[in-house]
Amino acid sequence: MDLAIGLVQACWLPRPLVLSLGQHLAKVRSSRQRRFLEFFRACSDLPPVLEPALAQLLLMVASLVRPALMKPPTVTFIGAPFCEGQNLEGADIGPQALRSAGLGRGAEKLGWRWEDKGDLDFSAHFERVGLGPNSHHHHDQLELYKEWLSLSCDINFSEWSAQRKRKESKSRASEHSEHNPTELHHTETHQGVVNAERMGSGLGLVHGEVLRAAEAGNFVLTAGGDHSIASGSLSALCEAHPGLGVVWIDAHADANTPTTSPSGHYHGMPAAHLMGWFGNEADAEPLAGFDWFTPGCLPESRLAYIGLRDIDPDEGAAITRSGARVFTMRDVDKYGIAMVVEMAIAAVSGADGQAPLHISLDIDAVDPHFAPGTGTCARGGLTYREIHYICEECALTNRLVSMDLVEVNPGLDPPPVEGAMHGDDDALGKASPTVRLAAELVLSALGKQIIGNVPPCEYKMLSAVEVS
Ligand SMILES: [Mn+2]
Repeated sequence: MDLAIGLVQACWLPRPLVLSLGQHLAKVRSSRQRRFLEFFRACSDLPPVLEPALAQLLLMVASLVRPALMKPPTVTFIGAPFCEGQNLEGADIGPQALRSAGLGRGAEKLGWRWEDKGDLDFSAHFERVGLGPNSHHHHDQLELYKEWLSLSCDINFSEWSAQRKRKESKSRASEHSEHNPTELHHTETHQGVVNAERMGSGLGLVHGEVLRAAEAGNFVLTAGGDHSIASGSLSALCEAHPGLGVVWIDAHADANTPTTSPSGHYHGMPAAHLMGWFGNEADAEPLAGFDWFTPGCLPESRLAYIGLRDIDPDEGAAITRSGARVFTMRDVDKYGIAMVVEMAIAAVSGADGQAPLHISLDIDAVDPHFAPGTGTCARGGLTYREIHYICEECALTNRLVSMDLVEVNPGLDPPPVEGAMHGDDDALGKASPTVRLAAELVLSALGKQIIGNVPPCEYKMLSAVEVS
């Protein structure tokens, strides 16, 4: 919207003239210019009055004026170092690991403006709302991680930081030497969900931040943390982009309810919560801490899974009964990745096939051979190229508006391998293998292709066309 109106105002062009420019652009094939044209059509229904030659002149004016009018399309990067949905620490380093790997530089190289919102401060938030601080010191861990990365150690970050803490506590003769730093300690379970109140409150913070970025028309990239953050991000994105379709790439369906979950860990439940499967029992109360959340904000028909292979029995029955599309690893075997992606995207693109899209990428969807740095490895996953292909295809739709990247646990990742390979993106720097893959996958989703990248697009423009 801003672009067309801004253009008209800046050039003092009457609407018919602008329309004619649009008519001329109809001959242009690129998807970016096609959207430009759709926009002009949406602005007015007046007939064209100008010759194509003049329209060409206006196009030149527009190309000169445009850079002064608009900031480039923006990726808002939101670090959500939230690990309370399960019982391992380490995934909270995920967002910082992506930064250190050079993800921002990679996105800028593709033509995006990179807006890093930093890591959400859950510890301060919990103190503010009276839920007590985190037992885990996120900022200390970030500093340690940067040090580990600079040292070229031959052990992973989790072992290294544990050794380091043991040394420190010995020298202080502290009692903490027996504490196992990789286990988080939980104290309370409400309504079948471990730490329900903290989960709800923390995810509400994610919701607010994602909603602001999406409403500004930016591509929203939310990095976890564990997959529980999907409740915060997707509830916001469904609000900002009505009809949003979700491609959920995961080894697990994350579709347990508090009743069916074997562990009570919320990171195995967000899909069920989003689709409105919680509390269907007559006597169920709303989940503590989730008063901001609208259960069922993601209709089943707008969710397609790819890569499933480790599913609890009740959960399997529930997703099979549901309106969600399910492509397990067996479907990838049977149809091949190309057909699976095509079917998945079509399934969540709505009747007109033009719905905005979101990728919810749990790195454990990828085979542990390529992505060992995650808390719940499952054998028989997607290959390096299969996962890239899914992200590339989503980018090629020009409808991808957001992405969650979760469960990257740099603590469990083997140390970085020295030396680049041919074809490596020179924007990316030193990183452990899973972190590196995760950064590459974001770049694929942002339009990086083997030949000829997909240019960034403005999502305010897309939604304005859809509304009209
Ligand atoms: Mn997951």
